[in-house]
Amino acid sequence: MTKTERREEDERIRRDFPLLNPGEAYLDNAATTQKPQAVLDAVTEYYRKSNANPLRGLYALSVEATREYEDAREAVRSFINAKSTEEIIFTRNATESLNLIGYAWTEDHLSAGDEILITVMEHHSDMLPWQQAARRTGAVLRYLEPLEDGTITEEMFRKALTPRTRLVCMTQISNVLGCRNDVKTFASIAHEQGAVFVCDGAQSVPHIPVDVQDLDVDFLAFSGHKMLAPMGIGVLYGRKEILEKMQPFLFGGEMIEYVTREGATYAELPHKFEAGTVNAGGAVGLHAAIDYYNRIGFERIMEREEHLTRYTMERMRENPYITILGSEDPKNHHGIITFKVEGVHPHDIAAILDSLHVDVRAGHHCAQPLLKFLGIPSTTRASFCFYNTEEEADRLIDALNSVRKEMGYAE
Ligand code: C6P
Repeated sequence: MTKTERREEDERIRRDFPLLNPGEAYLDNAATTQKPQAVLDAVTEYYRKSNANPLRGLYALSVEATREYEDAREAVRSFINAKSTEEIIFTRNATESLNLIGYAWTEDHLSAGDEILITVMEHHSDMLPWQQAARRTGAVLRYLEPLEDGTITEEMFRKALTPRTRLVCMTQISNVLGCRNDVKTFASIAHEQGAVFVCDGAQSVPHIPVDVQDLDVDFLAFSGHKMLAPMGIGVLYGRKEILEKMQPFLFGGEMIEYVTREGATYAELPHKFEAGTVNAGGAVGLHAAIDYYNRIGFERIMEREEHLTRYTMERMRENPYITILGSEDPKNHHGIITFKVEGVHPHDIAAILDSLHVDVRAGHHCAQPLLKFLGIPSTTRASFCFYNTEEEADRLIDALNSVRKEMGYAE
């Protein structure tokens, strides 16, 4: 692609995002993305024209709200290629999706001495639910340590499994190192041992095509807000045979079939796991976000994000005081560049960048055990979305090149 073609594509895409403007480089997309007008319009239209409590009313408006909500479920099913909409549960976010498994699956499937295997690179949201589950059930929580660049080989994975491993939970893309785990291979090895495989897709679903049938994972968790949709809508994919046997997570309205004074029977999937009034507006926004992804296509999305990552890493490497964490290969960063600047605290880096209108994240990125393993208390992270541009990358680099001077170093 020529520079002019890339510029034209940048302009076409950026016109769709009202919050983005040339005055500010928003580079905290791993935390949350900005929203295209199509998503904002879809949510507004839903509340202007179709809002009622879905799944309850018999009147036309409630039927329309239900249709929109269920259409969104079908859009999610198709996006991740699940077999059935019964396997798509709407939650608030990836964290809630993981907690749902942490309660509802572990309850009946883990007992004292069983093992849960996770990696040290997990986000706290894919760590604390398993710490809690282990505490409740007496299961043992084991940690697989990657190589320093985040690599986990097949051999390392096989070694970490034991005959007592019942559950494996792993992120597909690390929110700190940006590296991608070979979830397909690991899920198949886990299955050979009879273990259930949970994939944290919070950082992968927005950036690469994820096909749950191809990966053959048992669960996949992700958040709408990291993929152009509103906050407050997330997804848990679960294999139907497993979901059917699980107890509900939350109890209350709409998740029941029949209630007596003594107890209740529960609704069919997926409603068994969606207690209370649902976030229909959020689901409609997620549907519009998925339509937007499908219009641009992952081929362009991945090319753009990889181009930006490569370009930024190459320019960063020209500064001898900057060290990038993770793989040397930009292809294995998926838009995430976490780095250190020698002699400058990450909070100072982020504050200086903020004064130059460059938005990055500083701190432990909700992955404290990973940073401890790497021997670094905190870092700075720039993370790209396909709507970012080379000019924004330049702005980041220019700002970074001024950081040490701002802190009083001679250069
Ligand atoms: N990571 C980040 O800046 P929620 O908060 O539920 O939408 O997503 C949780 C989550 C789970 N797994 C991974 C790999 C994640 O990266 C995140 C969220 C954000 O890195 C916010 S801490």
